[in-house]
Amino acid sequence: MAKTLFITGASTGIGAETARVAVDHGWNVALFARSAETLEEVAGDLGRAAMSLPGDVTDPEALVTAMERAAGHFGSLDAVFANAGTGLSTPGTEAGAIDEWRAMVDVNIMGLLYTARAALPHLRKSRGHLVLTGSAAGRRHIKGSIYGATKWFVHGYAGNMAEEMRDWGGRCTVVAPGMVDTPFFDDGAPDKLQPRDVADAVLHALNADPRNCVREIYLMPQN
Ligand code: NJP
Repeated sequence: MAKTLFITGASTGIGAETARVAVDHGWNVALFARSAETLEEVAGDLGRAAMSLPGDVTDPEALVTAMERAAGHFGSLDAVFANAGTGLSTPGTEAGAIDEWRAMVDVNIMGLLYTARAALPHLRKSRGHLVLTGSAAGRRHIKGSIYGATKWFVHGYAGNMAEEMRDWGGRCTVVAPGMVDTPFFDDGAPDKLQPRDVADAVLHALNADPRNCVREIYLMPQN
């Protein structure tokens, strides 16, 4: 039976591309993001291997319901990719609106925790895999104090989760890309990763021999 991967932030960028690559590798995919129409288009292109489940990662119950629907539809949930994330229009601590900081923390930190919380009962059953989108900004210091700090959180969490999940045969991976060519952010740099590069990294971790856990992938463009 094909395995099933649940992806948050699946309407565009890294999430949508990971869905395409996962289907190429024989996975079923359940796609979660707020933009229902775009999500439906991504799923529609992937046929019966995909289902779209519109929702917001800041709503813990929406994640529980969506994962139950995905597991019911495909038979199991074998991996969850907590990838939804957002940035700030004005980086740094001195500038910017507090409401925008709060919204970003809600998505990048609380949304990731809600995703993991909803995922764990399914992953325990399947001895499955939790993959998190971190960032190069969670591995080194950048001039983006608050966004970068949310990604340091993801990296700290991932390491601890890898230890916790190991007790019952589960795996946890954090993927840390540098700049990626998606709608997320344009710094004008010519040397960017493509979403496909990150998607390939996710599938590398998922397809690794179950005796091993790829705990972290730190991926930078090479130019
Ligand atoms: O960007 P984008 P990426 N509830 O904007 C979704 C990290 N990263 O693929 O809800 C549910 O194409 C949003 O969908 P929608 C970054 O921090 C990036 O580059 O429909 N979903 C969309 O599908 C993030 O964690 C770079 O608006 C929500 C997706 O999130 C991840 O990569 C570098 C949501 C964002 O897709 C994917 O970003 C790096 C919510 N409340 C790390 N809010 C980079 N691009 O340079 C947003 O190191 N989404």
